[in-house]
Amino acid sequence: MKLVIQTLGAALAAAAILTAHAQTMKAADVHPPGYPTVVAVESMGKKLEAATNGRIKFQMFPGSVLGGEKEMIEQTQVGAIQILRTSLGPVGPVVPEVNVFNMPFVFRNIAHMRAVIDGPIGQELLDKISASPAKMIGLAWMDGGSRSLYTKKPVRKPEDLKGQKIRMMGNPLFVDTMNAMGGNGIAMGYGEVFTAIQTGVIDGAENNPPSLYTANHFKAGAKYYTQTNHLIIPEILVMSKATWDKLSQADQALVKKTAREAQMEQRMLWDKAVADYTGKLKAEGVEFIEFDSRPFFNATAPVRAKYGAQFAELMKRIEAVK
Ligand code: GTR
Repeated sequence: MKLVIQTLGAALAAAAILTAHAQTMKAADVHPPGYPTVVAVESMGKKLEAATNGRIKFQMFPGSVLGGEKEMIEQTQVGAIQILRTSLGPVGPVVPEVNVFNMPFVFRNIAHMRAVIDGPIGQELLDKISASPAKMIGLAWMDGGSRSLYTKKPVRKPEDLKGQKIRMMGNPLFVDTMNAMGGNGIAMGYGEVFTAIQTGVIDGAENNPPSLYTANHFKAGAKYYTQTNHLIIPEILVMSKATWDKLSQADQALVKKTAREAQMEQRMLWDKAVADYTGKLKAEGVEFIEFDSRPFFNATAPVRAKYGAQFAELMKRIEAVK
């Protein structure tokens, strides 16, 4: 009997310790359930829960329920969100070093971007985020494909973009990019784009096919998708530094490992999503317009010169990656 009580007592004490250290990690994304980034981060969460026997609990908040990316970055910085998947675009104003990946035509194509983020330069940028005063830890990269223009009036040649008001993500670099391309760049949150297109506040926006489809922007009237591929912006998974600092070294290693696995899982899901959503958009009557981007490449040279001056060495190394 005494032994039973002692054992029970020990079990209760152990449970108390576990509860004291149990931690719920809130993860957030602007994309809806089923989107590649959401699925990959959920599967990371399952692995974290399993590997820690539930000591780490994981909760996903998809579909912008915790706000737009700018707001979610702020919440991650103060520790209200533990894991955030965001585009690197709105991280630029907070960690200027990442803007090297945010520049127009900095990557030759998606394969080039992947080789860079998977290699030493990718790791260096994650480390720069972690070492910056932004209070976020760079965990892993995700694939955002390439961004092209979608508009209510078709853009078949560069001149067609003249004067069109195009929504860009919140980072002056992108507004400059669109202005250099001949359009009129307007910074706006993702969640406001649908109504802005519908009401004519803007004439279009730019994004990848999965976003164009799942955010329904084509239903607001943007039925022409012009293949400019002017921005190839990797996405990122970050953890709040407040959360990170409380983890044991073993848990930190586990988080990094599962995040890297999520990077690879998301990529497989991504390629399929691009193909699937391209088909769906075409079935909905969206016209895909072939486009020779060289004029836009040339027109954006001053943007690369302005923002890239501080990254001259790094840009040479990026270019050299095969
Ligand atoms: C998507 C990206 C989101 C968000 C959105 C936007 O492609 O996955 O993280 O940045 O674009 O344009 O705001």
